[in-house]
Amino acid sequence: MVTLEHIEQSALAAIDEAANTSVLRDLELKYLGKSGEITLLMRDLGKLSAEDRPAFGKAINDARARVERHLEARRAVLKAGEQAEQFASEAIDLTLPGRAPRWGQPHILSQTTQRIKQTFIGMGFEYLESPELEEFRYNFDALNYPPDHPAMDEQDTFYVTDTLLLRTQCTALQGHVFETRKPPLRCFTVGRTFRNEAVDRTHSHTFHQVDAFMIDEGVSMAHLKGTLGAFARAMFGDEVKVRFRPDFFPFVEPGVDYAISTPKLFGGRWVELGGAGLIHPNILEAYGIDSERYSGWAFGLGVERIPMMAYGVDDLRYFLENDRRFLSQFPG
Ligand code: FA5
Repeated sequence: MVTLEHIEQSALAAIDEAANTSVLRDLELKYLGKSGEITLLMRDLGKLSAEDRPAFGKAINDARARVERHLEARRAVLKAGEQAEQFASEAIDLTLPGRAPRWGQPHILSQTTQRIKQTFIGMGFEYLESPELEEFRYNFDALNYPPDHPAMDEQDTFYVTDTLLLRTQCTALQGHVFETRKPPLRCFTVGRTFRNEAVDRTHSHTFHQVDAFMIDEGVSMAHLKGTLGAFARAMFGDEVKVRFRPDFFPFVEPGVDYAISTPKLFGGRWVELGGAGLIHPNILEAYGIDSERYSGWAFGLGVERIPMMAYGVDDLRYFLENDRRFLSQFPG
């Protein structure tokens, strides 16, 4: 009995002193395992007399139960401490500022295109697409160019084959429509255009144009000026003024250049946006449209010019460089 008590006392004391759960596991084996000190005492039972056996057997079982309970209690305490330590070492600092996600945004030219579309659709115009890889005949022949016009020169136009080229103007839309549709017509397109040109602050080999036209009975320069005025006010605000000056394009008669001025921009200086005019009667007749009955206007202008003027961008190369420092100034 003394031995049992002694073993139990030393087991309880060792459990109290155990520094961690792995020491506890060793102690469990040492006292309660298959060859543990308390387990081995059971073997001595055989040596005892039949009367003493039950009492000693019970004493061993009781001692074993106490040691087990003590082990469990100590294990619970040590485990809580070890977990707390582990959590502390793996802790995430929730007070650190997060990394803000970068939201994409439409390119400033896409934003401008969107506004142009909304404006013309709002005035009852139909949006149409026209190919960037264009046939010579739509880009030039259909637009009343004389056979020797300098614009057709390879120095100005990117040719892909003798008959295919990268369109140099969105006015090429006209022939596609006139072949298949009859007046009254109110159509527009916005898209990329290409010219074999030296790149500088206001010219690029690749740029964008919006082109629109309207054909109906009694259409005059007044309709043209009214429409371009409404368009300019939608883009630049109510103070904007529109100026027409005579200009020449083979596909209009009379032809004008179209400039705008507003006190907010460039000190009210006139800035040219594009060309316009009444569609040449030769073109109407070539497509079987009676030029005595119908007349129409057309205009085309550079899309880049709009944000350049509206935001004071002095070099259109910024639009193509995809530098986030530039583009993020136009969050849309
Ligand atoms: C034309 O392209 C005619 N198709 C416009 C037109 C349509 C006139 C319908 C009459 C009737 P122009 O070559 O001037 O015209 O170009 C029109 C506008 O496109 C210019 O005013 C300018 O804003 C822009 N543009 C022309 N070339 C470039 C270029 N290389 N880089 C950037 N913008 C350009």
